Amino acid sequence: MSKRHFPKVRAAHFSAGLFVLILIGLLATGCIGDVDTPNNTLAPEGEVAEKQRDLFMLAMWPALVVMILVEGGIVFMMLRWRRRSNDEMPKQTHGNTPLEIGWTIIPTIIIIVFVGIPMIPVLFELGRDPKPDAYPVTVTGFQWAWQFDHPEVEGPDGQPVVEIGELHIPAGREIAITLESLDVNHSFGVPRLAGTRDAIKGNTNVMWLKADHPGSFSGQCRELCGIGHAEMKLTVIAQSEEDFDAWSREMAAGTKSVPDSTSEDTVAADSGE
Ligand SMILES: [Cu+2]
Repeated sequence: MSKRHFPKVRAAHFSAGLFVLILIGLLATGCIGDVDTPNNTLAPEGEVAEKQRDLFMLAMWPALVVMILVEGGIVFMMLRWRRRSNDEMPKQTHGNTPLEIGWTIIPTIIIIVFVGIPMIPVLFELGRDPKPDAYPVTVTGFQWAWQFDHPEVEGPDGQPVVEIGELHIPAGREIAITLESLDVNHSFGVPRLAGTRDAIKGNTNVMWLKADHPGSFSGQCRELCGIGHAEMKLTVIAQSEEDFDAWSREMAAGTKSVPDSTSEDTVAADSGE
């Protein structure tokens, strides 16, 4: 290798490269996996979120391997066979049909067998209708809050118990969610329990989710739905069976007040509490 004539240019390239590497490193800290933060999809607490995380990993790791091989190959070849100042023009070749067919078909088969096929049953399982014995909740999005109706828990007025912004569910049991909207499109999602599904006016969507353990899980409308979109938060409170039964009984008796004024008329506090 001959000595290069442009040490300043090289130093500049080196600094730029180093800067990009450091930047990538810093940005990548945002991708740190299993951290206990409220909206971390990589730290699932329920079956649906777990399967979605696994699907993501199943797609990501092979993609990462392919990226390293392809980009690494490109960089290696660029450096190894770059033109040097006194080189002759190399022999020009174009195409190699067997090689090109080979490196198209073999990776396709690898991806189909190891990524595509294993994904299919998971996608069907995630997209299936909720089971008939799941605990039903009707979720209604409106500008700018979430309303949760519990058809299985009747309030003192004979109507389903309603919550706003907060959803109590039994942990360990499948929840059947029916999604509706009163106005524009919203999107319901609780990252640590399940990915999003749209709440669309005039259309009913269904989804299922499950919390593995009791706990409190935050969510947020995931579709820009107007000026108050950022306020459209929600909390799912998963309770043990006993706690959930106790909560249901209190709601049914009207002895438990709902932490929101909008639902006061549905859960009348006629017990004098
Ligand atoms: Cu919204």
